[in-house]
Amino acid sequence: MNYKRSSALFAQAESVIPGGVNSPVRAFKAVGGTPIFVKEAKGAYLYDEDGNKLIDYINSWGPMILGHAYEPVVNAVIEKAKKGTSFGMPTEIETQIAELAVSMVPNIDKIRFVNSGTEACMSAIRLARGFTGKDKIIKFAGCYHGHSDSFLIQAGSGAITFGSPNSPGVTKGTAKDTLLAIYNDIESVKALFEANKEEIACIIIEPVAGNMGCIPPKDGFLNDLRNLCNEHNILLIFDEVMTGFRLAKGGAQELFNINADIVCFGKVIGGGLPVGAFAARNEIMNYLAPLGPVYQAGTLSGNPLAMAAGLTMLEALNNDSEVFTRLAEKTEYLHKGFTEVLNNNRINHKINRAGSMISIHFTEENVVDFETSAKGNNETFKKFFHGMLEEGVYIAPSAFETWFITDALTYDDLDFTIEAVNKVASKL
Ligand code: HOZ
Repeated sequence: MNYKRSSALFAQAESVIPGGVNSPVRAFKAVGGTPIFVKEAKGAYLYDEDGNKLIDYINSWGPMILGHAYEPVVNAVIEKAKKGTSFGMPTEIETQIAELAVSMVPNIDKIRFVNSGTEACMSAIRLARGFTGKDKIIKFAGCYHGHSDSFLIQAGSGAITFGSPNSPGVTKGTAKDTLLAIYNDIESVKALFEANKEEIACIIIEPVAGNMGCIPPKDGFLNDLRNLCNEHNILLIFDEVMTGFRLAKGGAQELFNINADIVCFGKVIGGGLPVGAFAARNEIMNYLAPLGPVYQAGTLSGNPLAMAAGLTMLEALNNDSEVFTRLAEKTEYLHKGFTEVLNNNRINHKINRAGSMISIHFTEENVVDFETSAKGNNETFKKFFHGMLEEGVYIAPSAFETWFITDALTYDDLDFTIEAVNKVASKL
């Protein structure tokens, strides 16, 4: 394929935007080459600036669960825009989407809308700290909760006691309040509880991890976390930015039948516009300003265009009783197809899947946490990524990202993708 125009646009972007991109993973640093510039997209397909058509498995990193330029969402945004694009004042549609979200998701009474998943998670831990009166949080290595300071933390030398910044600009003071546990390892959580008695406000987790590839929780793991949190009076936060309104109407809480204390949303809830949200039962949400002492605000929060897109998307999902089953079936179909062709080509691999999230890892070991994910062969992944691109299939330009399946994919698209994997695998 020819990417001349994308390369030229990237060079132009590099002179005025750091690294040529507004979010680092888009720069293709993990796979080499230059990023593809999108001209437009419709349904399951991207059309780039060089005229290439690609089947899209990123889907804007999740929001496009019903495909790109989904007509009801596009129309809702157009109609709303004609009536004004931002007021910084309450509008009725905010209550409408809040009512719908609260009716779809188990165990929440109130929801507050923000502009991104990063904001949602940042606000959720502030609320948890304010509500419990404690400072420390536990996150899991490899889980990503956006780029606010408290989350850009890696395990320090004394991992049992506190973490250390993994980005300059994050202070040691902030890092000392974030503790790192190991995904799917309840003993690592217990050890942190033991060493930090009475100091931990909350645990935040992606109930299915999507930022070290797709990693589902082991049987019983989320339940064990829930029980530990109950025992120690610690809040459990589910970061459902990826899983919310994707794994089921009620997200991972519904799928795994586990109640979280605070739930964070992004991606699907905005229908492709910048929306995040966090939600909990009354007792916790009433701790937020203006009712309570924990401050959180935003001029563009509850923006009418974003709310129109989000409401239309949630309505579409709420009115389609089969959509989550269809998505899971399509993902399972890919899983079976990939397994067959990768095995036929004798490629060492593991495939992880949950609902409509899936990832291929080039490793022999089961991928259950960050360490096992990092053992994947990145040289093989790079070849695989570029091979798939040549075949007309766009996957995330990093082995640490999950693929997101859209309902716009047809079984012909899935067969095409499986055959692409087959052709690429034969050259790996
Ligand atoms: N945070 C995303 C990766 N999990 C990347 C977002 C983007 O580049 O748009």
